[in-house]
Amino acid sequence: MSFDNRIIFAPATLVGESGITVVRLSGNDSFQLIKKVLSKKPQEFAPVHIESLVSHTAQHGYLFDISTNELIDEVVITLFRAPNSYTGEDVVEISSHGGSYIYRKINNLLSSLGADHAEPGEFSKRAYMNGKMDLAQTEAVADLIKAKTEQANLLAKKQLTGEFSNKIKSLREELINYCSLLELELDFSEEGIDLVERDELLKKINKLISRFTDLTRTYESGKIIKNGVNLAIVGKPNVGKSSIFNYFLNESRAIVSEIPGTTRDFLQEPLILGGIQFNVIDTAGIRKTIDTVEEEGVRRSKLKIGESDIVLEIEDLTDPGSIGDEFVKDVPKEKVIKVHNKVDISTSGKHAGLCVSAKTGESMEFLELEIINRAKSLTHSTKSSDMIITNERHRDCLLKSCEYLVNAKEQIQKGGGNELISFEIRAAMDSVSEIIGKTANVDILNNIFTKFCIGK
Ligand SMILES: Nc1nc2c(ncn2[C@@H]2O[C@H](COP(=O)(O)OP(=O)(O)O)[C@@H](O)[C@H]2O)c(=O)[nH]1
Ligand SMILES: [Mg+2]
Repeated sequence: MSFDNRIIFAPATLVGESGITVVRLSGNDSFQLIKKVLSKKPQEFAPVHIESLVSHTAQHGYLFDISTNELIDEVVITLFRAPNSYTGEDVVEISSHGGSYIYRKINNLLSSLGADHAEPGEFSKRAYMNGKMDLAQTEAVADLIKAKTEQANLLAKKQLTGEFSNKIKSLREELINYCSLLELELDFSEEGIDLVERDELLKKINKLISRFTDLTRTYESGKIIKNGVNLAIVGKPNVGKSSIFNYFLNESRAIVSEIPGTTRDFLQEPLILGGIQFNVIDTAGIRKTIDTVEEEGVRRSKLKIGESDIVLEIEDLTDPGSIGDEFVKDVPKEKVIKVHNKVDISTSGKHAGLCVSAKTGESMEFLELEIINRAKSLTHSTKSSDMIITNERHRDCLLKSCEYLVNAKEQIQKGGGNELISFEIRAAMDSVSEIIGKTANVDILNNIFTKFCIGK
């Protein structure tokens, strides 16, 4: 029995000029609905006996609007009978010709028959509610769709296939085990039977605390793998920041000019180098200014520099005044790569460090290598066998769990009773369970699913 009886629908593919558009319907009455519009013939409505169709098979037919006797499109439908479908409900996929007009007609037809437009992530929410996937697996669906690199794809797949959830479950079971023993011991308290050695428990809790802490730390790498390395290009006006930005993007994305203060806001573009995803940010040249628009650009640039994982500090070899940008001085040294630009017109002879020309491309490959190496070092701790946290929510659950474990540890150390220790361990267990959804409340669920795309 489904938790929601509405039939929902949404395009599962991008709508536009394309070979095929797939519209997906899910709901316990979705077969009844499709029966009203699927015809064997194009000239007149000749119903298809949907009940006799085998699940997971395709059926050719014509979509018909019987209220106007209008043929909408020649289609192929695929049926998935509950519970063997993505959502666990009866699902129909309509493959029509591509094109926004056809989709509009199908949309109107389905709406007129009482189906509702699916909200973002509603199919996945149903899959979760109907027990097809746990919450971490459901979140992985969104990550898999967004993944742009092999590493991001790999982490999403591990989460989707349940490898990640299984590890969380085994941590959870360990905690359940301690609680059960502590609570059982309470039942035997009059007999004075000790089922849990306090020193032993303390050791185990300490071990778990450090395991959880290590896991939360992997989020720094996980976040970068999932969202990309933020790479800011910084320096005084006119040193060639926008030229370097354009060089990497291989297009004239930013305006390049000899007039200082041309880039007044930051620009951000995705870029893949060496299989790693970057978000490259061209910042406004930072200088004191009375122009309020430029001032705002400078303020935003400073914020972006603060959020960056790698900062390219650009200097102009032909302009000694461009050296020593004060805005890089607050950036931790390990994040900064110093780049001397305009080597093609420099007359100052040999110069130590990375000397490049954004104009001619000279030595830009060395800069690229340096950037890739730095980015790799940011995720160096991630072997393919490692468990990595890529989701802020998961990290927060683990942090919360850790706090309860620290409380439990304190209770053990001061000789607290079994109820008190077990209370803290149970709370720690609930926080871990939230990752896979066993204890997630409605607000948490809504927050997760509204971030999904429509149709997933
Ligand atoms: N010769 C030479 N000129 C450059 C190079 N990089 C940038 N420029 C020129 O320097 C000026 C400022 O460049 P731009 O990229 O707008 O600098 P930004 O203000 O730091 O973004 C423009 O006239 C560019 O053509 C370079 O490597 N060699
Ligand atoms: Mg610029």
